[in-house]
Amino acid sequence: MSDTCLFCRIVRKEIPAKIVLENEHVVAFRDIDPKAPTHVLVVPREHVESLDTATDATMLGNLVLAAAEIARAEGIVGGGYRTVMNCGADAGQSVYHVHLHLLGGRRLAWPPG
Ligand code: DGP
Repeated sequence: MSDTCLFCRIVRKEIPAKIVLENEHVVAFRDIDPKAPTHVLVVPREHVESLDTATDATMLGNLVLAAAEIARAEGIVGGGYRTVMNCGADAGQSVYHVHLHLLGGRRLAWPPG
């Protein structure tokens, strides 16, 4: 846990967020600036900066499985959805607590910008 990390603070409920799922491994909440009708961020409870510094395959798998569970709950499986993990500056990572974006509820262009 980091004292100052934004997502650690959301995990600790020091900063409000629209939480859609939480379990012993992850917390998932709606993105503050949604890019699709469903835009949820899934984060591990422990502080890991990015995919580049992640070493725990189980932790990463828990993010993906939670995203799939949320997609089912949101009713976007039929239309399809996307998961994205931005890593580093060129990918646009702005919060250095590893997180998986879940996007769906509209047609998504490919490739992303
Ligand atoms: P990324 O660019 O991949 O690091 O994604 C970070 C996302 O975090 C971005 O889509 C906006 C979102 N975000 C930033 N600050 C907050 C916040 O305070 N609350 C919530 N719910 N989302 C936030």
